[in-house]
Amino acid sequence: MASNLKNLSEYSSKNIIKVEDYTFGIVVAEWNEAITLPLLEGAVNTLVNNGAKKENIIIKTVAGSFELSLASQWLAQEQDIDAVIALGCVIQGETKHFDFICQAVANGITNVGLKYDKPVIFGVLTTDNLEQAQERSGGKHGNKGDEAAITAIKMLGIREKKGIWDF
Ligand code: RBF
Repeated sequence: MASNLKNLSEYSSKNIIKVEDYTFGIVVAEWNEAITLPLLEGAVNTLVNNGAKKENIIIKTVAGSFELSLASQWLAQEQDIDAVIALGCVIQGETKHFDFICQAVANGITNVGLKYDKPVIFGVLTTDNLEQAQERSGGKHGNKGDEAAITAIKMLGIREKKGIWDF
């Protein structure tokens, strides 16, 4: 199983449904866009490769990862959006900002998913340095944007099967 390798970019077909009837919201942070744009590209390609129509993928940008929670809520509250994917990259610096931003966005995104009862996927890289982020946005550790999209599809698959948790 690919997740044993901490890498879902090569995923198994189990619980991968076709998603032509679903609408996705993606919110992506502009901060560290050399990383977040490849994450976005990976997520969109993966959704399309699994049947999503391009016109059913709504993409919004925000300034930084801290803004992902509220923007995810704006997308999640739209009835026709079935799942939201939040993409960002926070790189450890000398300040405490790293911890505050990571904590805030992790909690915020979790709360949005629970409030709106929809998958809201945490596709935020939290790395020590730029190299680690590059490795996870199309490098040797895959593309976490692909993985975020696969996770959204898997959650919709679980919901579609109405409670069959055989993954
Ligand atoms: N946003 C990110 O998405 N990634 C970062 O690594 C990041 N680092 C920041 C470091 C500092 C010192 C500050 C002030 C902001 C940083 N932000 C970062 C932006 C943050 O997510 C948010 O957009 C701003 O704080 C405005 O609310």
